[in-house]
Amino acid sequence: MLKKTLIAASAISLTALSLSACGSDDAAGSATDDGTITMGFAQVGAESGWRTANTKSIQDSAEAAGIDLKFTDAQGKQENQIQAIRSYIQQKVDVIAFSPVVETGWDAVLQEAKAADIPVILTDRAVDSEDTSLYKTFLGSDFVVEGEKAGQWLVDNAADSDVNGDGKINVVQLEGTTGAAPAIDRAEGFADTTSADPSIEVTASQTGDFTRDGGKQVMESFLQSDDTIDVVYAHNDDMGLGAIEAIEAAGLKPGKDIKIITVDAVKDGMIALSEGKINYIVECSPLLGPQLMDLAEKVLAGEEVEPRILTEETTFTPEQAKEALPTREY
Ligand code: GZL
Ligand code: ZN
Repeated sequence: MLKKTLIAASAISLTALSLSACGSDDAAGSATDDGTITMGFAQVGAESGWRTANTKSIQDSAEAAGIDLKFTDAQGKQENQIQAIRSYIQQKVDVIAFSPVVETGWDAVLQEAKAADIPVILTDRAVDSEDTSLYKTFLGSDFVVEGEKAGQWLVDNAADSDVNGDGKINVVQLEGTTGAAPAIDRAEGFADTTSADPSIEVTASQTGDFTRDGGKQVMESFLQSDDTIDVVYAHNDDMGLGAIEAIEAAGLKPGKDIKIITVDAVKDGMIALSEGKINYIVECSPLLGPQLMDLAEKVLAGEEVEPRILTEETTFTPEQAKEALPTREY
């Protein structure tokens, strides 16, 4: 009799155990049992005005959508982003989103997220993974088009851009973070469209890492070694603003003695544009938060989402900047 009782008791405890385990498995589907979505977001860093606005958009949108956001800043280091994604997997968040600081080196950690059945959404920057099953969608700008728009302005304004009158338009390029999709693609797009005019030549190109200080230091070195510079093409406003400091310190007038083209259209850039210190800005919208939260809800509801979602963005001349500034969100 005793033996039968013991066997029955152990069977019940095993069932109870498996039930609670499966119960906790259900809980893994939504880390909190009241159905609130938990999102783990691994941000690049805080390198520029664009990034600050992007972070604010994500945090404000998560709050507005009632999504529980876990957020990390990787200080621009890929290993920190990978570590953050691994911690989100361990915490069994419902969805992971991130902006890959560089294009390469993501397959392993994205495989781990896939094995843990946690969907991943790419925002802002792309990865070079061949396996597109590793993420549900990529929401962000087309950086090649941004570079093409910047180059097209120069082609259209070539007559006024040979400032030193030597018959050539010498461009120095301030590149974004080495290996980052926006740096690679903005350089490619610019080269594509400016190749239409053989007088336009990129005579020097170096990374300023998307920071104001980086742009200033690189521009100082360009100015020391070359007095034929006609144009600066900076991959973001912050490096363009750093270049303005260097150009003014050299006793030259930015926007006049040296033309400046940048990308982003954050407030500080738009103010410099409205003052004529920058000649043209190609917008790159950081306000990805609302679309990201909407995509997370759709993905978790099992709905199909487009694999590539492009952000809406435009371009600005000094006149257009003056009109847009009063209502600019960032
Ligand atoms: C572009 C974004 C870039 C911005 C920079 O979508 O990744 O990174 O252009 C930012 O300002 O640092
Ligand atoms: Zn010239």
